Amino acid sequence: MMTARTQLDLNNNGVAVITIDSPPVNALGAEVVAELAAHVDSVLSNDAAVAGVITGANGIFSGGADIHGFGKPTPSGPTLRDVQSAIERGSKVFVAALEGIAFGGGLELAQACDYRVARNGTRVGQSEIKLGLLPGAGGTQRLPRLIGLDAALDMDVGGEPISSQRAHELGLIDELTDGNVVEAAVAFAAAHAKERRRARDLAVRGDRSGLDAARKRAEPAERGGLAAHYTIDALEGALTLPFDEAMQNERALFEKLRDSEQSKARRYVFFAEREASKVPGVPRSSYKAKTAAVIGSGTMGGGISMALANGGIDVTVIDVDAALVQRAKETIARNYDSTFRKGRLAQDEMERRLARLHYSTSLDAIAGVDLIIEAVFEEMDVKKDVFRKIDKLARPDAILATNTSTLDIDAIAAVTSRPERVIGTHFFSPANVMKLLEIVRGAKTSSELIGDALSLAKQLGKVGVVAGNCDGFIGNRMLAHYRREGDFLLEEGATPQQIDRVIREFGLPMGPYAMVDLAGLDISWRVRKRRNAERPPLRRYSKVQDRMCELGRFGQKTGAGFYKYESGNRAPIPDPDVEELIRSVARESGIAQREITDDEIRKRCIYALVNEGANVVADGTAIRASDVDVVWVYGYAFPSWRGGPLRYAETTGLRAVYDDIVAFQKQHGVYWTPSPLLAQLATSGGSFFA
Ligand code: T1G
Repeated sequence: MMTARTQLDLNNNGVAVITIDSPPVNALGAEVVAELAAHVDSVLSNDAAVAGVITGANGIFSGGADIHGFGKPTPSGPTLRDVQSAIERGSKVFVAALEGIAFGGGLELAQACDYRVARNGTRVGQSEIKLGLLPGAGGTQRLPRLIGLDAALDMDVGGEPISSQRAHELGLIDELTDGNVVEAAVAFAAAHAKERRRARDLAVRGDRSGLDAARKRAEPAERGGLAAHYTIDALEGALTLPFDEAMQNERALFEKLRDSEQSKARRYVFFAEREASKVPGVPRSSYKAKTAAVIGSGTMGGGISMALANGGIDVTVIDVDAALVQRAKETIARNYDSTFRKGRLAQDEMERRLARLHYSTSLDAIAGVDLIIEAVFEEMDVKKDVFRKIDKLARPDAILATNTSTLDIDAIAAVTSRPERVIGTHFFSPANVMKLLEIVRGAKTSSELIGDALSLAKQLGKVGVVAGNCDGFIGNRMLAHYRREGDFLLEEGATPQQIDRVIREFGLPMGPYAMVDLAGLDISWRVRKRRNAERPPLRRYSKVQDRMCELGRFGQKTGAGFYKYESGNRAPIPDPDVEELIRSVARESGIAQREITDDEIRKRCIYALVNEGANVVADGTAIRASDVDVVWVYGYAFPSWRGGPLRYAETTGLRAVYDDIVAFQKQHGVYWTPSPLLAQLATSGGSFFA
């Protein structure tokens, strides 16, 4: 017997209440929609019912259409649009009672109702664009009629949820309550039972100026902007076409997006992100940290402290030197102030976050806290020294975490009396912005602690991915191969600006040379010096970056790196001195420079990621291939509309990628030894994701 996913309750003084009850997020799959349609029909045909209320169980309205259903054969039976038309064509008022979240098709269902009542604290949004889609159930037609074209443009093209308060100000929500939202909606419906107010009948406020500006701002369609352009086209229909024709246009554009590679890739990332939190042998945890200490007040220490305070945690920032601590305090205050001035942070929330931050020059401050994150210099001896000290001071149940980006977690844990409580929490710069948290498990790290770290990531609004302990873990291990190929291509004749342009056109916001100038060449110089000790002597090695560092060209922080920078300006200016430096290194290394095509740059940089990514999966550093993609999308801004390096290789064709890598091996040698896993999958027609 099929479990009902909705209920109909007719005992509310003539106001019928339809409840969607399909955990975890009341997604509007085919069964839910079929039941909804049946309930709406019975309300419309039941004389005892004067009006209807639609709501959701488990504290949320709905997470929208069932994303699992996309790409599958269209189920028979009524669609969400059919339910909406039945409500609009019917003779009775419907009120949507919103609580928790109303996203995508969920909010569109509410828009087809005559009125919307929401509990304060509810978040509503048209998040389809994050899945490479557009609101395909009237969110480009009813929404602009309810809140005006420009506000609808922000919601549909931005994809960010808004608060119920803001939605009320815009006119999307008709009444707010702090009480029981269903009771409030039933009372509202009874009071307005004779006042139909269909969104489709309202005029669209606004003109095309916002549409044109949005088109200019949107990424080119072929570079991940397809959904944005189609959404704007659909919204334009609200201005230029009658409602029903504009709805057909919206549907046609929606279906093109649903079947597009860009949306398939973004939907893959949506589920991959959630899959990453499921680690075999690791118990689910609802751990929440209340207090923390961050040791090290540099760029990473400061960013991590903000991320913790943003997550509601009371944080003490510790550094040996009072001047360093003071500088961190000023930098953090400045960062919050600029976010506030950009209107992306409310004053009261900013003050709450600043109040959670404390500063100290004494390690004693760690004594009582739940979580300690070490973010000092990327030198093993310095980190070991810190861990010896915190091992003596920290609570027995405290989490001892290191933000190392490359070093051996086991070696760090070994200097403590509790290696099972030591874990890597590798944040990405800027740590208060980047969504990825690479959680590094040591040989002795307890499974419970890994579960707690995954829960901590969720508490911080980050995506936690568990990585094995090796040099560079998942992300930086692959990055080293990507950067190596970049440096080799420079020696062979490419320029920093050519490589950066190709990588930007591929879809990353920044190429490797603008990126290293931002991060600082000195950071990776320290890592290279350590790695050089282990590198086989005859193995090809590019001296370009070492030479830059010996000249003090550390990037933006010194006004010159691969580009030069005017003071106070971050715009990269190509520097002929750098090209001459590269030519001299090439001459010294006996490398004849040649014309390098964009295609060769793209393949060597991206396939270097793919090949090493396959090795990372094969040796278990990553639990699954999709984790590698999640790391690169959220840690290195790899375009989510390409799904990540491994998904990109799969859509390109593993055989073709493998053949190119074999060709590179013949031309460039051992660095291009094909990953055995990639070779096996490519020659057997296999998949990373099977
Ligand atoms: N469909 C199917 N499954 C969904 C889902 C959805 N819409 N939303 C969430 N899930 C699953 C998710 O995979 C996970 O499963 C579990 O629910 C909990 O999710 C016609 C075309 C709602 C804010 O973009 O943003 O409507 O891993 O871990 O942190 O125009 O999920 O446990 O097996 O994320 O509390 C538009 C997407 C769809 C919203 C809850 N909707 N979801 O966050 O839990 S397109 C969205 C979210 C559409 C119409 C169009 C979040 C959430 P599992 P979770 P959470």
